[in-house]
Amino acid sequence: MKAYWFDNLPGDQREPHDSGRTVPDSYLSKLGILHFNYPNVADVDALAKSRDYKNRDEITISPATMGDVYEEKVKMFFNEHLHEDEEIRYILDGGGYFDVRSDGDDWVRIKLEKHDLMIMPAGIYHRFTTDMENYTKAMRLFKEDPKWTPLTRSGETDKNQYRQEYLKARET
Ligand code: KMT
Ligand code: NI
Repeated sequence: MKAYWFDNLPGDQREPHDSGRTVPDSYLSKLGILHFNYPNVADVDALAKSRDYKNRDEITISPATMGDVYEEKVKMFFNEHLHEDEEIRYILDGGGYFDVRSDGDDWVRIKLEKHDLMIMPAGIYHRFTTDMENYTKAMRLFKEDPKWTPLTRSGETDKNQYRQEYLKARET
């Protein structure tokens, strides 16, 4: 895991876009983001149990598994959105980038590598992309039924109850 300010320069979204300005852990936790490195899947099981997560699935995002729709999917994941549920992602292999919005509405890029686990709070605006390796194998964890419909950012999502609760929690 490595976090830094996104450089906002043109170019493929899968390039690092590293401005060289590091984002410290303390700032990530202010945004409500937690992360761990769990080489042993037993630790993931324990975390899931402690937070009452009952379900999970695995997704492999790569041209080999997705074929022609890969490029389309990569663009879709990069569409800024929020979820009404907490989002837990565990990288089983490969890597990728999650970009999350700062309190000043800038992008913080979080580079996830094998065995990194990240917890994003409900209501945070974010997007995802594979990196130049074009290979992300990830576990997606959810409590009951997946409620992870991506809600594309708009005037409506700004008013969303979960968005409002997220912003309120950041004030304290
Ligand atoms: C998301 O919410 O954007 C995703 O779940 C991306 C795919 S999982 C690495
Ligand atoms: Ni998402």
